[in-house]
Amino acid sequence: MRVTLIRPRTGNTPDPPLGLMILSACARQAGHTVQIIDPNADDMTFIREIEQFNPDIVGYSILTTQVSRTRSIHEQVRTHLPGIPAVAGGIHPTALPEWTLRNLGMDYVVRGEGERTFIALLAALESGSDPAGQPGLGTLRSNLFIDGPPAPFITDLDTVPLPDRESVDFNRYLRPPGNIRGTYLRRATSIITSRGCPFGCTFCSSHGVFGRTVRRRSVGHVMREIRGLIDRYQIDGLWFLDDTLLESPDWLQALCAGMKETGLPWACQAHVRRADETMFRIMKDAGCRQLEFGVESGSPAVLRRLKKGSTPDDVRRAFAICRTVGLRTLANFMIGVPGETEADADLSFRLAREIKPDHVVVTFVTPLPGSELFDESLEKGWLPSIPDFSNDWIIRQTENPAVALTMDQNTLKRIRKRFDNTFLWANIREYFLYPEFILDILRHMLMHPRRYWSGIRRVIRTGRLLHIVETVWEEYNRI
Ligand code: B12
Ligand code: SF4
Repeated sequence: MRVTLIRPRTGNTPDPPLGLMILSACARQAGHTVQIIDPNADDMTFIREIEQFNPDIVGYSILTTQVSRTRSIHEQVRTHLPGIPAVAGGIHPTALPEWTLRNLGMDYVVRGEGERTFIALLAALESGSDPAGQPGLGTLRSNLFIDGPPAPFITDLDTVPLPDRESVDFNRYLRPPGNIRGTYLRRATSIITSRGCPFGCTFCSSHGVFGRTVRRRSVGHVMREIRGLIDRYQIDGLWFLDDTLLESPDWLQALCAGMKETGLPWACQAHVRRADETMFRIMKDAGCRQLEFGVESGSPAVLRRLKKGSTPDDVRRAFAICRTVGLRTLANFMIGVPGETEADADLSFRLAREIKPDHVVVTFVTPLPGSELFDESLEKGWLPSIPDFSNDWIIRQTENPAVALTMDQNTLKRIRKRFDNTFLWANIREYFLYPEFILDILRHMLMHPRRYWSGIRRVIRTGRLLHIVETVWEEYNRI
C-alpha cells in the first residue's frame, strides 16, 4: 500500500518525527511505500505533494497540542483526496480514541505502541478484510465504537527497527543551535532508548502509550544507531528523549562507556530522586552537558498533590550535585495546580532563584487527556465536558491557561510573566558566546522583518519579554 504519514506540528522546532520514522521503517519492512510529511506550523502547500504521491491511506501522529492543526490539515486532505481512509495514533488518540474518531473524522485510531497494530491494519486493508476489533485498534461501525483489546507491549525493543531517516530530508533537522538548550551545536539530534516511566505524576499522560514499566533497548543496539548517525549524518550532539534515563545504573554506565568513545556532547531528562554524585560524575566524564528536571513546584503541598514523588529538598540536593559535578541544569516549573495559592507559586519562584538553574521553563498546568488530572478535572467540573482543544491548549504558545483552577487567569498570567522576565537572560545568555549564531539571527531578522513584528506586538501587549525570544526561535527554526 501507499502510506502517507503526517505530523501536524504547531511549532517550528527541528525535532525529527521519531515515532513516524519508526512506523515508516516497519511499513517498509512489510513491503509498503511510505511518504512522511512534516510541514512548518503554518504551511499548507504540502497538500500537492500528497496528491502527487496518491496514497491509499493517511496517518496522523497527534499530541493534544496538535489537535487544532490536525483538524485543519485533515479537512484539506479530505477535500483533495475524498474517501481516503485516515488513521490516527499517538498520545491524544490513545487517551481519547472515540472522541478522536468522532471529532477529527478519523476512520481508525491506534492506541498505545503503534508498530504491530499499524502493520496489522495495513495488511487487513490490503487484503480487503475488516480490521475492526484487532488488538490496539478502535473504529466506528454503524456509529458504534468498536474497541479492540489493548495491544501487548513490545518486550524486546531491539526488535523494533531503527527510525527510517532516509524517508525524510534528515539534514533539514540538523541545524544550529540544536536541541540542548543553552548550547550551540550545528548538527545535534535526538534519540530514544527506552519506553515507560515508573513515576505517577498526575499531570502526565506518557504512560498511556508506553506504560509504567521501563523497557530498554540494549546498549549495543543504541550505540549502533548512534554510530550510524555519526557516519551517515555527522551529528555533533545528542538529546536523549527518554522520560527518565537514570532508572538502571548498570545499563547507564555501559551507555556512558559507549558515549565516551564517541566524544559527543549530550543531554537527557532525569528525576531529582535519582540524583547520585558518583553516577553524575560518570555521565559528565562521558560527555553529558545538561540534565533536564521536572521540578514543577517549590511547595511541598503542591508536589504532593502532583504525586511528583519528590520534595523541595530533593530538588535542592539534585541541583547542588549538578553544580559540584559541573553539569548544566534545566528546571521545568508549572503553575496553576489545583489547590495552589499565590503563596505556593511564590515558593516556586524562590526555589528557582535558590537552585540557580541554567535554564528555566514555566508553563500553565494543563489537564492533558490520559492524565489523572484530566479525569479529575472532568469529575470535579473544572472542565464541564471534553473540550475542543483549541489554541489555548497549545501549551508553550498560549497566552491564556486552558483552565484556571484556584487562581484566576490574570493571576496565573502575572506569575508566569514574573518567572519569564526574571529568568530570560539566564535562558539566553549562553548563546551570546557564539557570535556567529547571534549574527546569523540578526541577518535573518533584517531579511524578514515582518515575520518578527508579531513577537514585538505580543511583548507590547503582554509585557512578557519571552515572546520576542519565542518568535526569534520559531522564525529562525522554520525548516
Ligand atoms: C520529543 C518530544 C517533544 C518534541 C517533539 C514532539 C513531537 N512529536 O512533535 C518537542 C520538544 C517539540 C516537544 C514539545 C512538547 N511536548 Co513533548 N514529548 C516528546 C517526548 C519526550 C518524546 C516523543 C517521542 O518521540 N517518542 C518516541 C516515539 C517512538 O513515540 P510516539 O511518538 O508516541 O509514537 C509511538 C506511538 O504513540 C504510536 N504513534 C504515534 N503516532 C502515530 C501515528 C500513527 C498513524 C500510528 C498508527 C501510531 C502512532 O506509535 C509510535 C511507536 O510506538 C514525549 C515523551 C514520550 N514518552 O513519548 C513528550 C510528550 C509527547 N510531550 C508532551 C508535551 C506535554 C509537550 C509540550 C506541551 C511540553 C510543554 N510543556 O511545552 C510541548 C508541545 C509541543 C507542541 N507545540 O505541540 C506530552 C504529550 C501529552 C499529550 N497528551 O499530548 C509527552 C507525552 C510528555 C509527557 N510526559 O506527558 N515534545
Ligand atoms: S512527568 Fe516525567 S517523571 Fe512524571 S510520570 Fe511523566 S514522564 Fe514520568
